[in-house]
Amino acid sequence: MLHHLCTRLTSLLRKRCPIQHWNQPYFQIGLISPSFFLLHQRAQYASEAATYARVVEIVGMHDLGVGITLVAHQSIGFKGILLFGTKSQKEKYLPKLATGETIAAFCLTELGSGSDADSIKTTAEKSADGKYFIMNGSKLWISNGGIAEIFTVFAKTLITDETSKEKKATLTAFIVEKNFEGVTHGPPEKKMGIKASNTAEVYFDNVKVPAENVLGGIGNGFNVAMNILNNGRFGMASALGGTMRGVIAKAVDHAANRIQFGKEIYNFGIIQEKISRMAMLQYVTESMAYMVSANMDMKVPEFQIEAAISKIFASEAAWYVTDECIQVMGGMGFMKGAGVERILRDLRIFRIFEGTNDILRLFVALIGIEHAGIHLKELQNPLMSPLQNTGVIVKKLSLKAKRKLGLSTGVSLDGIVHPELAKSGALVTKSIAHFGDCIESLLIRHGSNVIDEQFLLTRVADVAIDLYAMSVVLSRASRSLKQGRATAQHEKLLCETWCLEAAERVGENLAALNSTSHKQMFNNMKVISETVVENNGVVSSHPLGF
Ligand code: MYA
Repeated sequence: MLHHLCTRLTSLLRKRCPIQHWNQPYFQIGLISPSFFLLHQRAQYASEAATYARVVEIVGMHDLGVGITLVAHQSIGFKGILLFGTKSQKEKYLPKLATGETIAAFCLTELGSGSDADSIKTTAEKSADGKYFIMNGSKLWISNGGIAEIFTVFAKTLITDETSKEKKATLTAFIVEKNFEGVTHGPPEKKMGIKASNTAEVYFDNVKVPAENVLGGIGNGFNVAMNILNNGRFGMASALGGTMRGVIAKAVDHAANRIQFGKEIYNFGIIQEKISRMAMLQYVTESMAYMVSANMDMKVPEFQIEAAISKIFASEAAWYVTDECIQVMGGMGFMKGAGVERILRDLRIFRIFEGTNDILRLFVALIGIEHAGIHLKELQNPLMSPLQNTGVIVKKLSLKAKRKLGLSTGVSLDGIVHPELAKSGALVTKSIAHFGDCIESLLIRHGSNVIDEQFLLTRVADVAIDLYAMSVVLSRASRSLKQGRATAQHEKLLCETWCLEAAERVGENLAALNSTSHKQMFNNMKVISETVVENNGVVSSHPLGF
């Protein structure tokens, strides 16, 4: 997947940032382009995404429930009209949506359709005169569902296959107004957190949706939905970067003032490890948010893997940081008055909505592997007729041999990362090369069946996340050092420490892909889980016999 990232970033940066490294052979499978590291040096691009990121960062620092109202409206509610709307749809709907005079909502999820977005049951049947679609169905847990006037709704429509002439049901997006007859909603849901935001069911009962309200073309709904979600996910990283800033300030205030055993508790190593880890997670999250928004502002055509990584990382980092804040504050953190328990409750949903972290991990791993697979396939052809392709094969084999021997493969971050971070840069290139080799053998071992190897795929995703995290902090810390910023030496420490830990995790996760003990563990877990499910709960008998 990083190979895929490199391809897009390299071609874009070639156009935008002339430097002396363009002619290097940047990537084999999974090797990252040094050019990637220039992203934190950009300044001259339009900054719609970065501006949005700043706004939600500030909101995220104060109240995530309020943030969801804003974001469900702007980031997913009417984003489809911005991305796919026709001129007349934009003219009709956007002015009032932009001022907040009308509120929008995004209606995809249904009772039977969560992660499996394509399995929705809501239907939209074309009327005999072709002027309308009759919509029937209901949507669940819709943010702003009870307050929105404009809905982006996904429904199944029948289309005729060009070749087979058979009719098949595909997803189509529609703009639906609340005042269309037959649109109703349920009461506000009672939730664990984000209570300031409205969440409700929305019902469509024989709703006549004008044909001109089809959004993005009939049968193109899956693509519309994925694009909206891809475009929105980076916002979570910036919002939660803000949340973590606020939470860390609370933890630090407590640690600096609370005296136990004769000292302020920040003097104890156990608290220092917590605070430093919280600071690193916030730094990485913020760096990801602004790297992804920079990609978007630079009109990099594909940023979905990075956006998904930033969503996964941010939601897990914010949970960890807030939980640790409560731990640092002890009993006080558990009290409502401290204001942290609400943040923890608000945060729980972030690992679930906008694509669960589990499904997004599979997405990150599979999209990346798909590109690695294409690369391998390119190699397969020369292998079929080796005599005609000795050059390609020798090059490939010698790169692999070099990697095995720990020698440089020509990919270097020298001159890209700041010299003071050269060791961290070397850790990243080494980890990426190792990753490339492991993905290659994974593909050779499993072929296309790799898509069913979820125990392995989540580890592949974790490695990709760590590699991306290392890359973004190296980029940002290098830039700070180059600019001689006041915080540069602190950022260097964050970056160095992060890269040391992340490189170790990468090694462990890659080892798990090919280890016999892990294979046995995964097989055992499969059986344990099946047995527990068959038994409707834990299987072992209670020590007291009941
Ligand atoms: S909204 C509801 C959220 N729901 C989801 O996110 C649904 C999750 N499911 C999916 O994303 C898909 O179904 C998956 C696809 C990924 C599982 N970009 O065979 P496939 C292509 C581009 O794998 P499936 C909410 O929560 C793929 O390459 N393309 O499909 C509200 C393939 O193409 P091709 C993609 O098995 C939150 C084709 O599609 C993508 O169905 C409200 C089919 O793929 C993609 N992503 O699995 C709150 N995925 O055929 C807002 C797939 O060419 C929160 N494809 O190979 C905001 C927070 C901010 C906070 C602010 C506070 C201040």
